[in-house]
Amino acid sequence: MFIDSPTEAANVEGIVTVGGWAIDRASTSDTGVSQVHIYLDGTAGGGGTGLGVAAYGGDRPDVAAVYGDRFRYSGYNYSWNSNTTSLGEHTLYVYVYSTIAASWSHYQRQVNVVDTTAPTSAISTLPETMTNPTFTLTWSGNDNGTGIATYDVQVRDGADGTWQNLLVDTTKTTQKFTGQVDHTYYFRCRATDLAGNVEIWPNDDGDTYTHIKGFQVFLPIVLLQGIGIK
Ligand SMILES: [Ca+2]
Ligand SMILES: [Ca+2]
Repeated sequence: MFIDSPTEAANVEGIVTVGGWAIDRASTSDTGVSQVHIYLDGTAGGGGTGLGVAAYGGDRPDVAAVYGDRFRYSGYNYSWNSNTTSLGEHTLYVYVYSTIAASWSHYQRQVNVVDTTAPTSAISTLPETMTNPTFTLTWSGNDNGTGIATYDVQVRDGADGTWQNLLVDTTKTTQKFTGQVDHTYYFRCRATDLAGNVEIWPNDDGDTYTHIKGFQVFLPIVLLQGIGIK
């Protein structure tokens, strides 16, 4: 029985393939193994969490070459979502059921769960023009790993303006904004995950922009026509 991946003390993140091969060499007809179960941070019945049942029967010509053809379909693999556990050291327990011995045996592998991937986020697209100078910004994001901790949100007044902080290290995902008529505002956000990875700001004009239109320009014409003056 062997665990190919992850390797001992490996740094892992996201979806981790727990894979290898398992045989009982005492078997004379097949692999001698029927099931492989994966546990986390403890033995079965000894505080471990059952993660699931590995797919068993994968083609391993390398195993057959060493131990014989009856052991060829002895590969196993299981996809473990390491995002569901805490960062740091964990121990995987791979349980193998031998049909020859009619019993389970297990093997351990220590891993270090890390999160090195920055989140992604963006501000929802605004209409190109607005007539109401007060409107609501909304944003959202995703993170592979620990999850989003906070957002930073910035605004820029005009294409040649400079980016200014609107919110820093906020957990909010919505904010009212009031601008001035005839101005164009650009907005952008970035997210930071719980492991401290920070998203890069988007380039150029940010995530979205809107122009606040002066509607009062047309008002006098309408009024003048309304009272019959040309
Ligand atoms: Ca992350
Ligand atoms: Ca972004």
